[in-house]
Amino acid sequence: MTNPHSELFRRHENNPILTAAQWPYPVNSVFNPAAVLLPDGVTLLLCRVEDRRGHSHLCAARSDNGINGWKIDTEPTLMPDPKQYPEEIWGIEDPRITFLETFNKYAVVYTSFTREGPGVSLALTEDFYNFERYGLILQPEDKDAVLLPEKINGNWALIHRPVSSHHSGAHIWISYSSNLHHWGDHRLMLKARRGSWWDANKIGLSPPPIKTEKGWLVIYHGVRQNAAGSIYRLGLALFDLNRPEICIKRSDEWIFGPQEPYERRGDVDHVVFPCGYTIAPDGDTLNLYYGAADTSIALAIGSINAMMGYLMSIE
Ligand code: BMA
Repeated sequence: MTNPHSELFRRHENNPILTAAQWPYPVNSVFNPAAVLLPDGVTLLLCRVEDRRGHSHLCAARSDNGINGWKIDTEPTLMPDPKQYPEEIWGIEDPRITFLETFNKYAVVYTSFTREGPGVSLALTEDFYNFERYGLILQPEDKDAVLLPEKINGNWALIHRPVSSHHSGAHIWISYSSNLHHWGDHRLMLKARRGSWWDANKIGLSPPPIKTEKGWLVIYHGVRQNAAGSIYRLGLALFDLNRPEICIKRSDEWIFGPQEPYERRGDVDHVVFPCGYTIAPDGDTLNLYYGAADTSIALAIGSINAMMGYLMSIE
């Protein structure tokens, strides 16, 4: 039997590349990491770590090759601070990192688990040791947010996923700001499909958009609910460089989904959830870091050109 689908990603043979067993302090699970290639060539993963209360914090792991030899911070790197930031009462989750040249700092956008549900928080850092918190920048319920690396028509742009109380689905939105604090000019960017689609009802941005000559290449997750629960898979879409709310192309089929045992079974079965990638010096090879079944961290390798070729071949 051959699988007639062409695969855009190859799983690394060492998968899962990071698990709770490797952590220098007791934790339940490690998953959904943001990723960044530091100027010295080190891969830094800012991992979501869940403790045995069920609350998450963020912890940095560094590796020279992005595959093994991880040096994991011996204490949590960014802990929830509910005294100063009450929205962080039930933890902080699912970070995405964008380097902002204007500030010469990394922006970490993460989910704060508030009493009212998930909200969007922002912190800036130069070194992943000290963080300058901006607090809650979008109120609950909202999550799966990331900053674009540059201003669009003079304003910062934030992609995010609010939840509608009207049961019309959870869609991807984009909002703009002149100062990173106050957000407006909200636009619907990509809608969840309906019915039997793999991305029916609920979608969200996964890692930060990839800037290409033809537009912003977005890897997004779609959630299919069925009698057994939910399946989290990934699809592709391309957006206009100067007006990112305009979708140019969208894949019909998912391009990556739970398949291996470590993706199929865990604290939450059938989940692949990337929050970051690094791009190799060739400018094309994409190392996608993802949470597998809300339990461990895995790596899949793809090519930006191949993803673009696949999207552009869609009518
Ligand atoms: C989403 C997020 C992710 C998680 C996924 C599957 O809503 O909370 O952090 O990986 O659900 O549980």
